[in-house]
Amino acid sequence: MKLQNKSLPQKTVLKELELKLKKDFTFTSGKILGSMCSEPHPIARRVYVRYLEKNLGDSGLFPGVTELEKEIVQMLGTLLSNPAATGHIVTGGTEANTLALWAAKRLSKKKNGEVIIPVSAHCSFDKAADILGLKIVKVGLNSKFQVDVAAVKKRLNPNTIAIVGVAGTTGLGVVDPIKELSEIALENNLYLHVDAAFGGFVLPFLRELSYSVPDFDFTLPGVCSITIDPHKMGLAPIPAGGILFRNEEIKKAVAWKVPYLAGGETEQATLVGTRSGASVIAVWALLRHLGVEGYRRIINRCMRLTWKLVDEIKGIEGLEIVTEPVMNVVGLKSKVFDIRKVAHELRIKGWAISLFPGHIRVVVMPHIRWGHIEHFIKDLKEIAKKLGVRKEGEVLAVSSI
Ligand code: 0PR
Repeated sequence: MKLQNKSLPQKTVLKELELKLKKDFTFTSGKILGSMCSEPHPIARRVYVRYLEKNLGDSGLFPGVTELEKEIVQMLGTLLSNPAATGHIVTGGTEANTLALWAAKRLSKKKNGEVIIPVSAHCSFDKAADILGLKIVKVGLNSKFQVDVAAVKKRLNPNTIAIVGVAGTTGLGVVDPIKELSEIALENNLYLHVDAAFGGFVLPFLRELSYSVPDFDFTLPGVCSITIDPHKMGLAPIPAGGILFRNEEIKKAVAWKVPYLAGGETEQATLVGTRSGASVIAVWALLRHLGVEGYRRIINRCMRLTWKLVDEIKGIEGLEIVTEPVMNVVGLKSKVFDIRKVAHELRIKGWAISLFPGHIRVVVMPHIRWGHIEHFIKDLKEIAKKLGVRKEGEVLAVSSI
């Protein structure tokens, strides 16, 4: 499209937009079952549009928002067992993970730094390592789809600078044995980053709901930083990721002095300069409005639906779950059908699901209702029936997992 010469009336533009955006999926339709984002909470939506002009890139201009960000970091730090944690609300998990690896690199004196990550880690670590000139060493998983701790130990070498553990993996919502990783990190003087981009807003509330939750946060002395994203299970509008460092010293490793700003000299410990104050305000409003009680209620509802979904899947011939869910992420596989065909058929029926090598991922986000699950199961049964129908003697395709 070429930028036209003439100005257009706002009404015309809005109409045009409405037409163009009609193709997009909506969370309210209940058809988005494969996303880690959700419909932003109404209070977050309200304050976000009200404070659009706030810019935390020039914090001296907006001391009020700067204070709110500090309070958020304190609240999230408390949630993750360290009220003294320091950090920022950033653009998302990718920026948070990048900042963590950057801190690890700057704190280490090593030249050809290597970072050990599980194969289940999010691709943001590959991106970050590429930018930072670090080598990524990927290790396999155990039978519970957690990082294989013995394999991590085996891959340690003089160039290793950091280890990454995931608390809520992208594909299956699994929590790595962070306690063991913490011990390895302490013994070998390594930086340990925990990616709880998704799980950070789930695990503390599961614990509140009396689920058995392994230690994954700053309680473990080796943990140097944690990613926790409000724009995933926190119900915040995009962009809102979170990076928390154990202490100021670690954060300082990535802090840059910016002396010339309109609001006066400041330090930025984020990748981006100009950044959304509205995002921070929305997160603050959400945390204050929902509190532990509110999030616990939301997680409880998501988990109840997750268990119902799992029960229903177990009743469909040819389909099974990859592993018992730890959080509201369910992996679906088949020993009978090619799971890619199942995903294809689901997409034809309008379902937005995620397809991983060997499994379909369903994320039961807060926008999902029981009716949506029922509808999904009905479609899944139809698909299983359709794919299961075969002529005599024909061999069914076997999925790759
Ligand atoms: N860490 C973990 C564990 C993640 O799952 C993700 C993304 C990230 C880091 C990176 O976060 P940002 O995307 O905020 O940078 N997890 C989702 C995923 O890959 C991202 C997503 C969200 C994808 C919504 C699709 C979608 O509709 O599935």
